Order: sequence, then C-alpha cells, then structure tokens
Amino acid sequence: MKYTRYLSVILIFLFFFSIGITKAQKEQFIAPIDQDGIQRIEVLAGEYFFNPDYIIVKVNIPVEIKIKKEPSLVPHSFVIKAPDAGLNIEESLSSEPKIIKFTPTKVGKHPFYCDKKFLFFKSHREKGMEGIIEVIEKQEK
Ligand SMILES: [Cu+2]
Repeated sequence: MKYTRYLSVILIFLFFFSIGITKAQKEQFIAPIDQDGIQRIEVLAGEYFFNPDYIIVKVNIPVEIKIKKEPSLVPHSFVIKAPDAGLNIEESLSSEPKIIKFTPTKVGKHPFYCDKKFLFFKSHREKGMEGIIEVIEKQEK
C-alpha cells in the first residue's frame, strides 16, 4: 500500500510539473520561405531576450537570420554550437542589422544564446537570453 501512495505523489508531481512546462513554452515562429528559396527571419536582441526565441526552420534549405540588438551599451552575441547539424555560429551583435547565413543539415532542436557575461554577474544566458532553433523535415505536398 505504501507503494501506491508514493506512486500517486509522483503522479501529482508530474501533473503540476507538466502544467509548468506548458506555461513556460515559448511562442513558436515558423520561418517563411521566400521566392528565392531562402528562409528569412528577423530577430531582435535586448536585455535580456531574443525575439522571437523559438524559431522553426526546414532542413536543407538555406536560412538567413537578420539580427540586431536594441540600442544600448550592453554587448550581446548570437551563438549556436551544433556543428553536426551545420550550425556553428558565434557573432557579436550591434544595432546595425547583421545577416547570419547557414543551412541546417539535421532535424533537431538546438539552443541559441548570448554568451556575454559581466564580471561575477549572471551570464546573459542565465538571465534569459536564449532560445531554440528547431529544424524540421520538409513537408512535401
Ligand atoms: Cu547578451
């Protein structure tokens, strides 16, 4: 009987945990494919966020991310470390838009983030400057 009590405690915990996950879920942005066959996205970086912060792209189609930061003295960067998926990016950002080009070669979810950190303070990533690039299959029609 003890066992079932433990089990129900775990189930209740999982239930509330999953509600938490749903709430924390980021708004997904699906990159449109332009006439020239490039998936283009515009991203804004600031203290301490990326907008959008959940980007969906299709595999094996070139991507261009036009990214800039809000005018401020705080430096920011855009980093993705997923070389096995064709994503190996490390760019410092300015308030002039920069275009980051890559072609994702593998389906999956990859975190992107800002790797800046000031002295002993929390890193920008810890303060929320991170997001996900999700690479999905092309849906043929
Ligand atoms: Cu930053």
